Parts: sequence; C-alpha cells; structure tokens
Amino acid sequence: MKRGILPEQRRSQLKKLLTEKSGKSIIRLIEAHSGLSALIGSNAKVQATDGSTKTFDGIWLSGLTDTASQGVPDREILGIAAKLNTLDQITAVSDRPIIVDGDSGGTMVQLEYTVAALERHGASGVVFEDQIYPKQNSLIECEHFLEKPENFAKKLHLALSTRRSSDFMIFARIESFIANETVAQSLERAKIYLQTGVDGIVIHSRARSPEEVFEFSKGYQVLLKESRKQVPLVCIPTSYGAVKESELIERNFQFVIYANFLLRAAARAMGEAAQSILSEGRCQEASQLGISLQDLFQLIDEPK
Ligand code: SPV
Ligand code: MG
Repeated sequence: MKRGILPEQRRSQLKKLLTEKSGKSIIRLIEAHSGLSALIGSNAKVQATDGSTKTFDGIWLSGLTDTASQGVPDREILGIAAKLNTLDQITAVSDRPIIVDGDSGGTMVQLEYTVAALERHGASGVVFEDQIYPKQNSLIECEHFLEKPENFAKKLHLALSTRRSSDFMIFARIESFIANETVAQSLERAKIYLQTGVDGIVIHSRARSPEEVFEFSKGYQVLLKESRKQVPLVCIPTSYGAVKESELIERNFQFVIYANFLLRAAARAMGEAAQSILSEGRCQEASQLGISLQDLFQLIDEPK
C-alpha cells in the first residue's frame, strides 16, 4: 500500500525546503490532478550532470488540470469539495509538499473555508490570484478582469488570519500581465500585497518570452530591499518554456511551477490509443502506446 505522510508532517516541508535551498537552487513543482499523476511526478528522477539525483521538490495541485481531468472548464465551477478530493488522492500517495491552486478564492466566506480546509488536509500552501471571481484561465486570450489591489489585499488578510500554522504558506498571485497592465502596475500590486504579510508572490504571464517577468523580478528585488523583507518569488513558465531553471535562479526566482504537462501528455496518449483501436479494429497497437500492465501494477502497488 502506498503511504503519504500525516498532514502535520507535510505542512512544514515547504518552509524547510526554502531554508535549505535558499540562494542555491530553485524549488521545482510538478503539476498533479490525481493520485496517479502525483505518483508519476513524485517518482520521476534523473541523474544530473554533476552526478546528483534530480527530482521534483513538490506538487502543484493545478486548478486547470484538476478541472480539465474532470471534463470541466477552469472557471471555479467545482468548488472546494472537489479540490479536497483531489488533494486527498495526492496526499495518500506522495510524501512531497503540495501547493494548491486556490484560484480567486471565491467570495470572502468561500476563501475562509478554503484556507481552513486545505490546511486541515495537509497542503503546505495555497495561491490566490487577483482576478475577479469567477476567474478565467490566464492563458486564454480574452479580457481578464482584476480586483482593485486594495480589495484583493483584504482577501489576503483574511487568508492570513484564518490559517492556524504559519507553516502553511499563503501566496499572492499577480495577474497584471494577463490583464494587460504595465510592469509599474504589477509592482504597485506587489507592494500592496507584501504589506499584508503574505509568504510568497507569484508573477504570471502568457508572453512567449520571459522579458516581462524578468522586469518584474528586477523591480521586486528593489521592493524587497525597501521593505526589508525576504518574500520568495514564483513563476509559471508555461508560455515561455524555453527559459532554463539556471536563468530563473539568476533572476531571483525561488519557485518554478510546471503547471500542466502531465495532464497534457496523458491526454495526447489517451487520444492516440483511442484512435488506434478504432482504425486498427483491434487493441494490439494501442498496447504499445502506453505503459505495460506490469509497470502499472507496480506503480499502484497492486497486491499479489
Ligand atoms: C493552473 O495550473 O491552474 C494555473 C496556471 O493556475 S495557468 O493555467 O497558467 O493559469
Ligand atoms: Mg489555475
């Protein structure tokens, strides 16, 4: 039987990682949307060129892939019960810290219950974004509507006062670039959100180049100096995927989230298998398109 770890053991892991990795490397999160994807992400490892073993440090419970895997748009439709169900699948099989995508947090009451439930269920942190509820996925080319920063700060204050342990990290996600705001506006938001005492800032973008997030990072370092704070910076480089982790470290990012790659890979493989069965009129070819049954049994610890 696969065993996760207890909520109180997992909760503090993210802060511990931050202390261990500070200034040396980046905390790498892989998306999960189910028990199986969490197993695959947690088991992944490669030998780095210096001989060390490279793995993912933690898991991102992605709103997009969690809802997509249930065939539903990423528009805050399913609610906290569905998210907790996914979180429980992940905690049952993985020992990694988990950051949950809290979307906009919903209404103030919804946000309060969300924070309490995620902390109780063992997540190590949650990200709330400053889009107006119900949010639109940031990577969609459409008009996105943002909260006034002062209003979003109220949500952050509520999240911070709701959590019971300071080990449970609250991140504020800035959607300025998603809504065509300027770098100056994004930094103004960062300044206001930092004043609430949040534990991290996520800067998002759907540009093909990292230029705007790099520019943000430059200004953000000045803000940190001025406020004498050390608040980690997070990016989600889906649209500017050519960027290397080494560049992100140079630009002072402490976390990188690989937000949707496992689900997209699985969706393509599933489509190819379904097509193959139809076109061949049999399943032999489809068998070659996925992992073997032996590997699947081993992955889920199927009892003999
Ligand atoms: C997610 O994975 O749900 C995210 C990242 O929030 S994005 O889809 O780029 O908005
Ligand atoms: Mg999301």
